Amino acid sequence: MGKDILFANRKIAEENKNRLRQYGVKAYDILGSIGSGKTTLIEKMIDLLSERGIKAGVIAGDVTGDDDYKKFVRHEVWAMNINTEKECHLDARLINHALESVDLGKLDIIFIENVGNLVCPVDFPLGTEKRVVVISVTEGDDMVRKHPLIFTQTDFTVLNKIDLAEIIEVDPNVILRDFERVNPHGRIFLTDAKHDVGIKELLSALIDEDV
Ligand SMILES: Nc1nc2c(ncn2[C@@H]2O[C@H](COP(=O)(O)OP(=O)(O)O)[C@@H](O)[C@H]2O)c(=O)[nH]1
Ligand SMILES: [Mg+2]
Repeated sequence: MGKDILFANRKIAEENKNRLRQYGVKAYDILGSIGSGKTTLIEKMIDLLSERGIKAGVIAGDVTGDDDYKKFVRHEVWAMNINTEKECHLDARLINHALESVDLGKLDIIFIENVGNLVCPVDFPLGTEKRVVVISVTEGDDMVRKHPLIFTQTDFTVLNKIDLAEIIEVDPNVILRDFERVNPHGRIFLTDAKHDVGIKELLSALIDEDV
């Protein structure tokens, strides 16, 4: 990866962070594999925030299509779709443009769903307050061993779909042990996004406020 590209990205990410702070908006970059549950988790968190009168918006990043965007819009929040075409990650410039097209004064929180994979997005910070990586038990018990880097460069990890662990015979403890080895001081949340398990704990940690 060209050092210049990474440097330029970091510079714009810094601009994004400053702009968001200026408006008191907290943004969260949600990374993770395809199908791990990023969209579902964000949908649940938006609803919890709406109940508390906190205004959330979403930027949906996908290689192509607007499936996730359409789901977010149904929650009656500000949403924007970004298709990266050939790129396997969002970058700070794309977010910079997105932030120009929204009235930040009307938002408290922005979730950014990154393109689904555990490799590319990690090198491209977007200027968010925190980064969260989402994996699920249905991807097997070796996710952390196969992609250790991403678990050290994100603030929180989510192990989702714990409701399916027994059915597919994956022991979450194996994943927890690997995580502890890779990131001894990191925080990991066990969730079942489909049935609202663990979402409040995750959201409270993210926004640093009890939900
Ligand atoms: N059983 C179960 N299904 C889930 C859970 N979270 C998400 N799903 C389902 O998994 C599929 C992919 O989820 P989605 O949120 O679109 O994943 P994304 O690709 O990471 O955004 C959808 O059919 C969800 O309903 C969960 O915790 N448990
Ligand atoms: Mg999604």
